[in-house]
Amino acid sequence: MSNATLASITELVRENATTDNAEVLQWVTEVAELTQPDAILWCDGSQDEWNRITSEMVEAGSLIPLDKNLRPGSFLARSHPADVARVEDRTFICSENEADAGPTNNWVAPDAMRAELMPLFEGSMRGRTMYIVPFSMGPVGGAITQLGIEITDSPYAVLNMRIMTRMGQQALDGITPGSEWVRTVHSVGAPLVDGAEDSAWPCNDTKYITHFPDTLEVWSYGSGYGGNALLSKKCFALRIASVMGKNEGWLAEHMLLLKLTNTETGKDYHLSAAFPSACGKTNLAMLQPTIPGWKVETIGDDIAWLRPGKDGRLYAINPEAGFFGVAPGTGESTNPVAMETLWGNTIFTNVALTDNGDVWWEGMTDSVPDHLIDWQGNDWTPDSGRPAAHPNSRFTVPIQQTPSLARDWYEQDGVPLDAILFGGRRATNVPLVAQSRSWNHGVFVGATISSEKTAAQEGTVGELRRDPFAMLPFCGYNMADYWGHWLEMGEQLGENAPKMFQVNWFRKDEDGNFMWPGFGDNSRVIDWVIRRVEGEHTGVETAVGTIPAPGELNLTGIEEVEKDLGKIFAIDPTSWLAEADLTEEYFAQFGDRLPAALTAELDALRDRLGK
Ligand code: GTP
Ligand code: SPV
Ligand code: MN
Repeated sequence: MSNATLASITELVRENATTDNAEVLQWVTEVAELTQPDAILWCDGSQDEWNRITSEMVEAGSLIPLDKNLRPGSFLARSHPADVARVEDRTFICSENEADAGPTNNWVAPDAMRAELMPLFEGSMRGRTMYIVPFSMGPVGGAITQLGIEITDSPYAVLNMRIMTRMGQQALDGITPGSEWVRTVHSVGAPLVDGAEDSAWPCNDTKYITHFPDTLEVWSYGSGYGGNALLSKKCFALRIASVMGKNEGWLAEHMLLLKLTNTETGKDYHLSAAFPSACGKTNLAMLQPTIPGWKVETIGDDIAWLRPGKDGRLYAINPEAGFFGVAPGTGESTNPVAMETLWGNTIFTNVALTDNGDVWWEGMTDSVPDHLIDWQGNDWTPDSGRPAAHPNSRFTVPIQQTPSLARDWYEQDGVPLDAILFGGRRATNVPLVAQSRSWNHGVFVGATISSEKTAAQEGTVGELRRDPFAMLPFCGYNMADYWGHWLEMGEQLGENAPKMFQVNWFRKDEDGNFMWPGFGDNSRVIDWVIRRVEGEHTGVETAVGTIPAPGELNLTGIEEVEKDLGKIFAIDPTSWLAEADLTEEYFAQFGDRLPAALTAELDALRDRLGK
């Protein structure tokens, strides 16, 4: 680039800059010099800004406004058909040492990755606007909160970031010289040169989702979808934050967060749960109990940051400000709270469009519309033989629209945790609920979770894979060190540690039907969990943990489930011993980084299974 162009880029950056923090200005200037945008916009997160960006996108054909009466303030976006989910095989952890990324992550050395990326980012924003998006993860100034900036050339990402984070000037003002903050850069990789026409969903066949934990940076190229583009979410709040947490004594987790109030005693409790992608976090976060005695309120549906508080208990926040939820399967009967939340101000991605300008997806209503425009923009009828909405289609909606939102979401320093659940999608073997024998046993259970794959990740749906702590795609460092960190946190918390449980809503009978009704009826399991925390229920010890004693699980109103309870809770020693062998193999890949406590837990499990 000529000196004159460089000088004008510096001017472009400073012209409308809304900060005088030299570190921020220098970083933005460097990225602008590299990517060469036509214009730079410092985002303030205002309604005006939202209105301007949505109007521009509607005009450009990349957003479809929905009917103002049916779905006010809402839009539909259709992605490129090859850009519909996270791309785990293109996700990299670029730590200095390969061993620090561990065997479950793709690793490239930071310098080598920079050398690969820089030619791609060079000029990648030509013809486009570069948006500077400052955001806070958690309430600004809170004990667990962290700040970041995303530079992006995707207006779709900007709109989503405004919903998903506390975005704007307050966050930027919090980024003071010398303070710790996370730098994230995103380009769809589709420069507009020589008068080229833009497409409705620009992206590139080449994709890189890269993390530099040593310098707290994320560089994402080629995708506009979800966790690939909203860099606050999986990239920062899980992959980078997990490393920050390891270094600083806290935990960044793929967990929902709930508040429960016993309506008789008035006492409240907080619970978090780690389930893999599309395994029911949003559903449980918006639980509507089917049994009396409990009020359930939502705090978070995807990510929780946990940190020991001054009183020695483990405190949690939801660092996000919105939901990026799975649309298919969300309906009045499965998640009425989500349906109410989605009344307006929502961005829908890859769902179907109805003839009257509203949205539809599989499972939204019992009756299927006669005609739709499917997620790819084609005519669709019930006999088209393909889904109208993509299985990983999503809604982005402000958390404050949730009727069940707990005021604890605003809690500056988080809420104390009473219980932690680990779960997955398991057609066989895993009982509905089992309490872990100790913190270390709970860490073993979390570390050995397997789950059937869903549409949230590329690959074969239904295939069983290990997904420890639901963090397989999201842990920014060596998974064995991560387990070690969990073990250390338990030592530190001691008596104050939350109790741990394994749950499985997805066990099937011989005909392939779910045996447990799930959804609102999961309140029956939560009821048992809290009564265990309170020591009200004795439970029955089994080889894999404590399960409800006969009569302890409240089945009033669903008595028909009683006949299946034996199968729902069956623990078959032969299958469990076979799983223990697989666990041994799985653990072996971590070599001497595997904490001895986990080997001890595996041995103890085999003993209890009667080996
Ligand atoms: P991510 O946003 O990808 O992290 O996923 P999530 O864990 O928030 O997933 P979500 O709550 O959106 O659940 C996705 C799917 O799980 C939907 O198809 C639901 O219908 C289904 N699901 C949720 N809870 C239950 C349950 O209790 N039983 C059964 N059978 N299915 C459930
Ligand atoms: C997940 O896959 O766990 C999600 C969706 O929550 S995404 O933000 O795309 O990662
Ligand atoms: Mn998730």
